[in-house]
Amino acid sequence: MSVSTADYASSVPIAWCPGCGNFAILNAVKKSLSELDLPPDRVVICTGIGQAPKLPHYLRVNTFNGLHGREIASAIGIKLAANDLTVIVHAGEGGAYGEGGNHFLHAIRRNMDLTVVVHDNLNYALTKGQASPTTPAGTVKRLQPEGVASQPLNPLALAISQSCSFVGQGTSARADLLAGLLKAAIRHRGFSLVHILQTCPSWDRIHTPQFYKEHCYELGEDYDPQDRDAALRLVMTPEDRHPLGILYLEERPLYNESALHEIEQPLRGRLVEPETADQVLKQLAAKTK
Ligand SMILES: Cc1ncc(C[n+]2csc(CCOP(=O)(O)OP(=O)(O)O)c2C)c(N)n1
Repeated sequence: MSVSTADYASSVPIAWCPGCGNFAILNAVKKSLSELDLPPDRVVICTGIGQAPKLPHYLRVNTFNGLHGREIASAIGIKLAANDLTVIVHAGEGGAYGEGGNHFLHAIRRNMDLTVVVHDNLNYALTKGQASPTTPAGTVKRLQPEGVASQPLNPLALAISQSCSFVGQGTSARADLLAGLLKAAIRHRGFSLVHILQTCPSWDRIHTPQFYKEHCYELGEDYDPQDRDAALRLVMTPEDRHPLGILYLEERPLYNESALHEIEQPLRGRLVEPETADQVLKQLAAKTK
């Protein structure tokens, strides 16, 4: 089979602002899925609410577009029912780390075979640029005219410290590197976080494409992503220098294989006879007496 980016093409008009970093991410998503030879009917993209979550509207692909901050929860449900499909989440950093922060933490612990792509534009773009969990402290916003008082979250350090089995970073300003990173994350068996430093020309005039080109660097071949201390040092460095590539890798058992090892075929393919369900309920009732 040979899948091309045209197989993912949609005719829905794009509603992002001109120059938005999401365009580069959308192109990289199409490129990665076609280069992995994944046909659209084998892929599900789960999103919530926001500018980033509009991404699957512009693709011909299976989609579950649910609540803001609940994109990982819907992906977990879909993966449990259909573990033969490739399930990918796209979220803004607000949805992933703010409203959905609790889901993010516990999904790392479970290590299901999911890819979570976070478009981090350092603000809540859809609702007009309020501060988000990663907005640098002191940034002046319309709702924070004195500057943001809270410290920003460090999602990479958080993920690495919690043994997230794949942690990668890219930027929309280096579109040339994005598809390769997405492909590695999708191929990885386990929970993959791809954090993308995304430019937002409407609400952030500081973090321009030029800014990220100057402040990002590619990890060299001598970098060992299995060295957790080195990875943590890399992402805890206070300097405004952002490493690009695979930052951390850890082999861990999959949730599907440990907790649900008896499931050999996708749940959606299993026929449950009404009398079987009745027996299961009776057994459960007997156990809880
Ligand atoms: C639980 C909940 N909280 C807040 C909102 C309002 N809301 C919708 S989108 C959004 C901002 C989205 O920001 P982000 O997730 O970072 O994505 P972006 O638009 O920046 O891509 C907010 C605050 C909501 N719909 N639901």
